[in-house]
Amino acid sequence: MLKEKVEQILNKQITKEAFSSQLYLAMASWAEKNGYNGSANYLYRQSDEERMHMLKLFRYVNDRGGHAIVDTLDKPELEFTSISEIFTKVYKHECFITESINECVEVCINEKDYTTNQFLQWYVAEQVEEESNAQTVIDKLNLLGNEKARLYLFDRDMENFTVNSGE
Ligand code: OFO
Repeated sequence: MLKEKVEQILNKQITKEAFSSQLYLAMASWAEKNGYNGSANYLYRQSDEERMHMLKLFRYVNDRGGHAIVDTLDKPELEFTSISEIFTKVYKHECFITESINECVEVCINEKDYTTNQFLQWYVAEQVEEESNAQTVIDKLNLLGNEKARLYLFDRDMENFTVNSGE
């Protein structure tokens, strides 16, 4: 049975993962509308990935006798000025999620819930991957610069940039 504080923080994390999925979907839509189809496909895949992160936590809460819920989601940002802005925001968002996972771990340790702590280690490892992926994309953009022809090459490259399935 999950302790109340653990259940509460996991449900907050579930809501953040659901928001991540919506945020990346909004980014995918902007990218698609603005001709960045490779980046859009990458962000669609990333959005699916976040839904998987949410569901994995969701099922865990219910399996452990809690009640999994997704709270009201904030409306994600819908308009961006450039593809660089999008990926800078992806990186910042992933750093925020890393902090948030660390807070979940801290609550588990304080509550002596070592089982949930162990479950969360998957997310701890995943966040290393997620931050690194976002940083790699930003590095590519910095390397290529803002010229249209180069952004076209960047976008073609993004089509095949793999989203870690996490499984
Ligand atoms: Fe992007 O890792 Fe979940 O939120």
